Amino acid sequence: MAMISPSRRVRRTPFSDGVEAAGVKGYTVYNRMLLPTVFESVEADYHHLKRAVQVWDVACERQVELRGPDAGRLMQMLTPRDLRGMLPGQCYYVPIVDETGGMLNDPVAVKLAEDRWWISIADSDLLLWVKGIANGYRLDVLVDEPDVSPLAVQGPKSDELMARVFGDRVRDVRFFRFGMFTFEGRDMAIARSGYSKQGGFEIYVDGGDIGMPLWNALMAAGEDLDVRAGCPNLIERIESGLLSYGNDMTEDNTPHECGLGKFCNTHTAIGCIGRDALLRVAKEGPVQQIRAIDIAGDAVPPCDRIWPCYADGKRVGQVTSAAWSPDFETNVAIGMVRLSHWAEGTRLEVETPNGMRPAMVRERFWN
Ligand code: THG
Repeated sequence: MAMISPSRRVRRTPFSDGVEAAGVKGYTVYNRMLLPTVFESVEADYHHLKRAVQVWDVACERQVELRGPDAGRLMQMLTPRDLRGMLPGQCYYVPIVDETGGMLNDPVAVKLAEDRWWISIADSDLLLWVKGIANGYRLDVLVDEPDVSPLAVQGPKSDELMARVFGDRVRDVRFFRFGMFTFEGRDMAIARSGYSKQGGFEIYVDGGDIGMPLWNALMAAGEDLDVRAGCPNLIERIESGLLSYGNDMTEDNTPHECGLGKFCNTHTAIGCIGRDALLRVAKEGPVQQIRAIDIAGDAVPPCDRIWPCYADGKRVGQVTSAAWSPDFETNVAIGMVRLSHWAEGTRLEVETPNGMRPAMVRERFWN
């Protein structure tokens, strides 16, 4: 594919200089910001991620900051996940829904204090929705996008690398919790989280000016660990069942269709704007749901449009993400499948650009 023409509309990140020096070969645009997609090759990056440690420029996971007495109330209006038990220092994966129960985003909510939250967003203009709600309900809260850029450290050697830069205390951070750490006199929240299942951390870099110093420090500290620049890896994230907003789900899907029912407490999430709509749909249950699917044959091309799925010649779903998995020696995919055909082991046919392929619904690829 041709290059992305640089312009002010496509924002660089505090780490872009490092990403370019590392020889980035592909970019996508996410929240109007550059997101690297490949360094050596998607397959080489995948093997390295599973073996060593990578530093990822995920600054495009922008923060929507809520600050003020109504911050907690506003946060609960946005999601059907019950936030009453959430403490400062915790992160929650939260579906965000509109008044119809449709998915607007699937961010990580970071509770900094009772009156201060970050919503670490996927690729949709959530800031506009949140500002609209805050103003429409006349809430006592400030909503903006701060100069905070996540830098992820992912892979089996993440703990070792992070301990060298931030001290051994970072090893004690639990999954989906964060602690405050210092780098060159600057405070930053560090969570054990990230868009892979290889383990790792996300550093919420507060202030773009400290971005390259931190990037360089991580690269220098991890030389003997074979640390490299990396990025969310298409193959690994499909194997791990990590969903991609705009690909695997849109505003036309409910959280239940997306398999995110376990992150919904619709009965007790009082104040959630989509609550009534979700209570109605949750009663019947979804009639289609996201599934792991494997697609037979050799490597499929990039999935940049819906691939229809059939059974007995009838349309029963669609594939929305797919890639050849070297470790599973098949094409791994994520798709939305109708209730009649979503059971594990169900045989399907997928219409790929290279023709019809036999496929099968899987329980999951991971675990
Ligand atoms: N980290 C942060 N912000 C993000 C992402 C991230 N914003 C954009 C995007 N990724 C949002 N989407 C996801 C999708 C999956 C997960 C996190 C954000 C995730 N899911 C785990 C799972 O499904 O197994 C864990 C969920 C849980 O147990 O709570 O991590 O990656 N900061």
